Amino acid sequence: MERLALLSLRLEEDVERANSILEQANQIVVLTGAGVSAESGIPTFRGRGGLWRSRRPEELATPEAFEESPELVWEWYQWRRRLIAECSPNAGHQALARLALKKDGVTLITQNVDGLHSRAAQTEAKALNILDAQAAFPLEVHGAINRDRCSLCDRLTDAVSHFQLGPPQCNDCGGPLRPDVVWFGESLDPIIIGAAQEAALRADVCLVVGTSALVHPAAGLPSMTLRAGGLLIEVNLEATTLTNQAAVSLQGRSASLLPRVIKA
Ligand code: BJW
Ligand code: ZN
Repeated sequence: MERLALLSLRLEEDVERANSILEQANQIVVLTGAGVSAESGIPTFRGRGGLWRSRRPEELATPEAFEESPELVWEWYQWRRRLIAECSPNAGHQALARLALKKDGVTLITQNVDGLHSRAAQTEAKALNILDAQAAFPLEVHGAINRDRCSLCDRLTDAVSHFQLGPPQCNDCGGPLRPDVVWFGESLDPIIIGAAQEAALRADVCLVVGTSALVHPAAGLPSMTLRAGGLLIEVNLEATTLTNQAAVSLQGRSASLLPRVIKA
């Protein structure tokens, strides 16, 4: 009992420290991963429930898997699209959106393709009577699940929701459409990852939320802030390779911790 009380006091102190570091910072970069959406009901990639029909994401999120079995890969993405459509942003997305809307110099970067940060940006801007939600739209370094892209001509379209005769095709060139996301072995959009790297380099603080920090180049962003003399704050259920380098490491669920770390 005494140990529990001590742990919760320690967490409270860490939350206060994180809060004061963020308050004093001029430039903040926030990097989020699948964990930030876990409490919205979207499974993470590498944790429990991260498998889909006993396949690892590394087997499905590749151009080779798509070439070999477009039906299978599309089935996975259609399943995820349906799941995401039923989910809503949680208190963690909302707290981050408020931070970006109310404080200057905040850059949100997400590895997630679920669009929940943007949805939170819109609802929070409305609630705060802010006309332009732009400041809280994240740099989506791994793309967006709700867009399709032609594998041949790169034409972008809104997601196709119904398939009739096999995987969808491009209206312009007939090439196979795919979700507009970044798979293993593919390059990230140089403008988007470039903007993320610039923000990480100029940040006083990098707040890293709900990512295993294993997938590069996004996983390298916190180290860029550290090497440039900034601080790291981590929010995660578990310890990661970044935990030892963090000025404050908060172990717990982001939907309950972020609203406390980011006070009004
Ligand atoms: C909670 C929580 C709660 C749970 N609250 N927390 C340098 C070194 C080594 C390898 C490479 C390198 N550079 C490039 C590579 C190769 C590769 C790579 O990084 N491989 C590693 C796995 C070793 N990278 C690439 O191929 C990238 N391309 C590239 O670099 O191009 C140039 C190049 C090509 C070839 C060779 C070299 C260079 C592209 C990477 C694309 C990743 N794509 C995916 C799929 C996107 C589409 C889709 O969603 O379907 O992106 S993979 C998947 O992993 C997805 C995620 O965005 C990404 C990161 O996962 P994330 O978010 O960290 O999730 P999890 O599940 O891993 O972790 C969740 C965390 O949350 C856990 O820590 C939990 O504890 C926590 N959590 N609940 C708080 N409630
Ligand atoms: Zn095309």
